[in-house]
Amino acid sequence: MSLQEKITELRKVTLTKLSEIADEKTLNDFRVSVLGKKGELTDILKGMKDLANEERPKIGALANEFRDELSRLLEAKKEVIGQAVIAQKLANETLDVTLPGKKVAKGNRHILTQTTEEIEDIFLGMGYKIVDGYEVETDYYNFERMNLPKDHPARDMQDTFYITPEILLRTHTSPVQARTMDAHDFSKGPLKMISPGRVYRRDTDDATHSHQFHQIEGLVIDEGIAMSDLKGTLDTLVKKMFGAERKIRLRPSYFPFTEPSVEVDISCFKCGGAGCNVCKWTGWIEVLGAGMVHPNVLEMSGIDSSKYSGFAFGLGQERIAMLRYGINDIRGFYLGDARLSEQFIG
Ligand code: 2NM
Repeated sequence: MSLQEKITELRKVTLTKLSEIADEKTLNDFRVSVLGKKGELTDILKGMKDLANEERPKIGALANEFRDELSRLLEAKKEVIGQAVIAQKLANETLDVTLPGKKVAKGNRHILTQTTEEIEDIFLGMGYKIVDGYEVETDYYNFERMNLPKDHPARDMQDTFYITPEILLRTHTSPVQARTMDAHDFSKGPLKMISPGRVYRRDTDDATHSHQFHQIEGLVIDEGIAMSDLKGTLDTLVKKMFGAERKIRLRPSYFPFTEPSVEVDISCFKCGGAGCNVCKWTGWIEVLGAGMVHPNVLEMSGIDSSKYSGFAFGLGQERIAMLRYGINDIRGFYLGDARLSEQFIG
């Protein structure tokens, strides 16, 4: 076969092969295999040395023509493959930004936590500090310091879980107040605090009682604190929690740690006072206990009761939440059933 025939044959084969190539790497390998230093065309042109002088320019021109043609076709093919790659990428990576997003399951605070934090916010707004304490307390701080000496009949109402005769589960958060009073430096200003937390009483659980529940107690001590300060504070609390139209009503009561002591009612938030099932047709709902801190309680913390006075109050988050949301069984709070929290998103 003459060189001319070999080149013509190579051209034919090459163009056929080229039409079948569909990716860049194969295309590149193919170019090297034909036009490279060790490629087929180079190989054929090695035969030039055996040609007659007048033949050489003809074959050279033919080879150049083929090289130019193939180079152009390779470039064109490279462009086609590049476009195809981009088209494929666009097709694969198309993103519909109008599709709805995936829903992420969100956690939710327990309704008692929400109630507690809502009340905390109200008191933080009035300049109170929030103080935490022990759930396992001493008889001394839980009872003695609250003016409830051993054998005091009022201990019965709160009889509790004893760990030893002197160590027990707290029946109220009052020991937190006592410990804070002990530590407070009154030369630096008044004491304004609340103590939220879990408390324990020896009780038989039913729809409205639980042997463990949650309480927030509040305490303000300064010179010249009077019953009017207590009324104004609780009025503010009640209006923020139950609505600006609510009124409060104080009834005389008894607590060993306050004198005088009161029960605090709010005007019914369902019927506005006309009478309904929520207020048991009285127009009023009991929500708090309160009073002026007993001088004995102040003195036991080393506070001069002739100079300082204070008010204190206590409320139960369970009761507040049950009233506000119409929850009729206290035991539901403690079951850990997510369906409870799903009803109170916040
Ligand atoms: C209540 C009702 C009335 C109270 C008293 C004190 C302290 F420590 F100052 F003596 N803390 N909390 C108190 C007063 C609690 O709960 C129904």
